[in-house]
Amino acid sequence: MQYSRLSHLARAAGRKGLSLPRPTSRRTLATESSKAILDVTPPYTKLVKNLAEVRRVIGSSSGLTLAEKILYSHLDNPAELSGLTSIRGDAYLKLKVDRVAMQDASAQMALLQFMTCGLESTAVPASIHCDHMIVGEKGADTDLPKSIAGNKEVFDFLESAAKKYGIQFWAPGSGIIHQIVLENYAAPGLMMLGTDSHTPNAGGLGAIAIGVGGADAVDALVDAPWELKAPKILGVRLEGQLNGWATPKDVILHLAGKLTVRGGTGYIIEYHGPGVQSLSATGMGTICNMGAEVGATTSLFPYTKSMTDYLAATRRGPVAMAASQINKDHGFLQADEDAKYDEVITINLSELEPHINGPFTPDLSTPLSKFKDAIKENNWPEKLSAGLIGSCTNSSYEDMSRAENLVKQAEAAGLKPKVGFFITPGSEQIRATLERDQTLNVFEQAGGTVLANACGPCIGQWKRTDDVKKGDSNAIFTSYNRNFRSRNDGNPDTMNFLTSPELVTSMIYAGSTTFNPMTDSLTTPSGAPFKFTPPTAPTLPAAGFERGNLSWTPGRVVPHPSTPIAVDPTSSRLALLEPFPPFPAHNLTSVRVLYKVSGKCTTDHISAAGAWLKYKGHLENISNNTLIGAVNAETGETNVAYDLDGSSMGIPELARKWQKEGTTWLVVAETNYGEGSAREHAALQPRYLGGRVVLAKSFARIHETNLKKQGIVPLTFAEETDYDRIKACDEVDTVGLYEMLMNGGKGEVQLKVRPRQGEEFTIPVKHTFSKDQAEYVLAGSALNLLGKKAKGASA
Ligand code: MIC
Ligand code: SF4
Repeated sequence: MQYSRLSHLARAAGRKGLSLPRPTSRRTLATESSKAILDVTPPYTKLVKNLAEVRRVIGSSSGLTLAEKILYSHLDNPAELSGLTSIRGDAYLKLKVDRVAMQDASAQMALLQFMTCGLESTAVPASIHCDHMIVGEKGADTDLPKSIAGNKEVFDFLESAAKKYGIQFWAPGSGIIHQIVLENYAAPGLMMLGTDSHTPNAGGLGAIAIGVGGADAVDALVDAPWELKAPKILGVRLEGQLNGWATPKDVILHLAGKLTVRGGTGYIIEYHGPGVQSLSATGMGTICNMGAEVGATTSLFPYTKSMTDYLAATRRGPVAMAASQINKDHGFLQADEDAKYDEVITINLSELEPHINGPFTPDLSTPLSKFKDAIKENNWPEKLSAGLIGSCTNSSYEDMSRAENLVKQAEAAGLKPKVGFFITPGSEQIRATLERDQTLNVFEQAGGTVLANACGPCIGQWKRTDDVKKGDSNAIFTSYNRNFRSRNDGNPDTMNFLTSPELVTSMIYAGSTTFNPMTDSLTTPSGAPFKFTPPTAPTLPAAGFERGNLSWTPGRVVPHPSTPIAVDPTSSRLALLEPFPPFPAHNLTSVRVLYKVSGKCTTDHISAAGAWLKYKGHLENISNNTLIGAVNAETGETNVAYDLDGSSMGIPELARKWQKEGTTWLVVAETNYGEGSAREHAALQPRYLGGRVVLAKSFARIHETNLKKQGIVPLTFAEETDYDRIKACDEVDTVGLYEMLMNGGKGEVQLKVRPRQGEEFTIPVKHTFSKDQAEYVLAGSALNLLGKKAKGASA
């Protein structure tokens, strides 16, 4: 299989100092299409062989879950599991991933880091997707060219890097990363990393797909094993069958309510049971996608007939055949019958109600039947101000066709949407197919605005043209996955209620948040009552998928090492990276508390998106948004920090001031710090401005890893009440930290705190450092370590 050959050669290259180009000549041997299929077929024979070796090494007589099978079959060296008494939740796995996907916003830093490694090509197949930097305002025809012009420098950089290193470049307009991955790259049994937290979307096709920061992606791109603490496995058993208004989205909205935004941390969610057979592949993608909102490492489904159908419909019939065969012969794509889950939750799809989650957090889940009361009790707006469907979670052909069905019902009754209706197709393939099938026409005739195939409003690129002003409390219904304050339109008072595209679509005709399409009627212009019937639509287009604008789609690629990558030293958008200094050869002393955060502190709070997206490739400039969404625990103010003399300023300003004065600093925070996205800027920026430690009640998985990779030490309170004892401007010395790092992550750490008022005290803290992670911090960053190892290898 092509991957394994490449991996093998690249590994050899790694040993010789990371300098061997990818063996391009092999790429010209077979026909283009058969090679293209080979490129996207997981190396099943090798995986099954590796798994057999793992079973031999761990000697376990009990069965394996599907997640374990896929993870363990990707182990670099199965022998590392030998002698371990416990793997799930304890062991660190060193994995060789099959593929990497990067979106435009995060790819910039990932590539800037990759470039410093001096390789001529990526060691595994990789793709770049231009989706986050595209505005949603007037519609695709005007928004797309405007966004391309506005981001030209960045898109040119990404395109030239893609060409140089042999990465597939999906141009602006081609679609949202996760939808494109599902349509082209995801496959049962595949293991991939994506520099975006919703990468688990590919679990809808039975892949293990994990969201990571750019530095983690670099591991895979240079063929270094990627480390993951073996997750526990949460089994979600699905019984029954969805019916009426209940959709796949409701499975995850409901589960988010049960698990909360932290409940999946350290777990892979593995769906199983008879109910899985009734779901479409894209529906399963929706469910896996939003597993990111409960903090799960990833989510996945076993191989189903609907996966075969979807693979065939997306021109990958041979992948389906290979998957079916390997599953038939080895049961590789399903859990063993006697597999044991760490926990099991059962959901009966036949009884599942539609749900609405929000505002401001994706786990505040209310069943539709109780939503009317919730609106009243909480004093949430009764008036709806807009409805938006799309985003990587819900922009499949099926989603859009079911929404179309409802629009047709309403229009036939003479109804018109009462509020703005915005539609984002997930990919050019979906858009072109919807155009051919007249779906887009139906939306537009009804007054809907079809936005570019991109993230648009979901990432904060929504330029509202209605009369809602910043500060106006208002409610929007979206089919998205994330609803943190200010996320979509920059207005902290916009309440985003997450639900299915079907519910969003029915709500726009009511214009009211209290409408329940299952029980309530609307009044037609003639005064007659109108009630929606539950939507129906095909899961896949009867006439197949159209390809649309092929100029946005990459063909097979080979590296062109001579391609220049221009980074203008005067650019405000892109800047080359300088390595961070290594950890001092002693414990940290006099580290000062820059800010004590209260409440939710997501990556959006730490490194806001929206208008800041344009600086994603320029660490100095984007650092001006560091923590600007964080609430000051002592004053309740947002982005107001206090210096020693009592003078107040923005958090980035104080950080820069202290950095100039030679003061290193730490942040103190509450639970699930760094919740949300995979953006490593949330770790890079504090590091760049002189941050050394984050002390929190708990961390979100991706962010905790990102911090370590960039050389910041994440610590948690052993006693949560100690959070109350430590204040802004207090001084902290670490006790045992240096020793723990030198000892490969083993040992206790304490913090000696010198408050501004009162006696010095010492508090115990916890950490989760592996040996490798300790090495990153000591080296200054994971990238520094990689560079050091490469130099060592070539010496
Ligand atoms: C998101 O949905 O929050 C994003 C924007 O896609 C992020 C990625 C980013 O911040 O670059 C994510 O989910 O990781
Ligand atoms: Fe894009 Fe939104 Fe999906 Fe993030 S969640 S990848 S911003 S569509």
